[in-house]
Amino acid sequence: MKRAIFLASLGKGTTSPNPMVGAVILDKDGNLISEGFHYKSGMPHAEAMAFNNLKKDASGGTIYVNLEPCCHHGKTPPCVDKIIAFGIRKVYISIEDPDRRVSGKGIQLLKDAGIKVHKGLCEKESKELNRSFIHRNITNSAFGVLKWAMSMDGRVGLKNGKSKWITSEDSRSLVHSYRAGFDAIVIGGNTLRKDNPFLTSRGLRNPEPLRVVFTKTLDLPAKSNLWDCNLARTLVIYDASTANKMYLKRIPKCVEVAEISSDNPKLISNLLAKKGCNNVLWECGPKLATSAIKAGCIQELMTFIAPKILGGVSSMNPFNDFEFTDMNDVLNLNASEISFIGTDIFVKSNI
Ligand code: AOF
Ligand code: ZN
Repeated sequence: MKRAIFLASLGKGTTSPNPMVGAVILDKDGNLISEGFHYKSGMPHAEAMAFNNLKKDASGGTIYVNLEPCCHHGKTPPCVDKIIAFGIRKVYISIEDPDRRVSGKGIQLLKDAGIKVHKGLCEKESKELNRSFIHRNITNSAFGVLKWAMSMDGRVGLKNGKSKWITSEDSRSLVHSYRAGFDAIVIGGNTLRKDNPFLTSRGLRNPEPLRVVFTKTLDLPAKSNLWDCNLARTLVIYDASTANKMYLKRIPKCVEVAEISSDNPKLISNLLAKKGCNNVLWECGPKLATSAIKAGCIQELMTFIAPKILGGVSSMNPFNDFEFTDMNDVLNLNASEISFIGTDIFVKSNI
């Protein structure tokens, strides 16, 4: 199963909206005779690829797969049918498929065909690997990670708005490689106006993550790095209750536009999930970051801390006011990783 999970991980960055799945087939004597993994939606599932690669007869054999085999006709035919047709006698599965078209039904069909099914091997690792896919299927919203860079005194910019650069080049290039693990990156209109970012992984992911800008006004600049559709796709999401649609004509035709009915970030997360984004990196400013947390759009935090002091009462904070009045109400985080990136400190935490 560990091998299946490793094979599955080769699909990182290409499988969305699908999960990462790997499969390993042993013959009736326990010899490894084939393996496969899912690379991209529309392409063969892991089990199908493993059966396509078979070098020996699999009848009486065993298959290890980190997700319950599918039983639906989607873009590809059901894997359960292949497992039965090839005469497999034992199926080891890590976890059930949270996709409602499958969940439990794949396992039942295998059992009905007289195949021995064992569930739960390497369950923790498999849940971790596909946590975004699982989250999207259960909640209909994208798994959200919020990233920000700040000084040792918790500032993200000077009072004149200058923020380039707080963290080191090492940290910034790490952010580019982290972006490669996300289906979409979200910022707000203010970050676009202030920083004019590229929001790409610098070619580390192909295609690049979808670049998303949320705006309440639609009053976005006529020139922007996000309007260069040769670099990556861009989606502008605007709040229809406050935006002036006159500004739509400033946005180039190659940029996709969508409206939501209010400024609730949950609507952004739901819309992106519907578009097939399993996970989303929020690289937004204080206002959107605060409301995204309040709306439950953020599951993990990535904080870069530079050994600098910016000072000042009115210099920028990563968050707006959460209106906490009691220390028992503040957000309590669980740090899962702390490391040095050059001279900066990196902290990953769950919320
Ligand atoms: C498997 N093995 O390798 C994968 C599975 O549109 P389709 O036909 O590709 O179906 C996508 C769904 O199939 C996806 O939501 C998930 O339930 C399952 N993915 N299942 O047996 C695989 N990638
Ligand atoms: Zn399948």
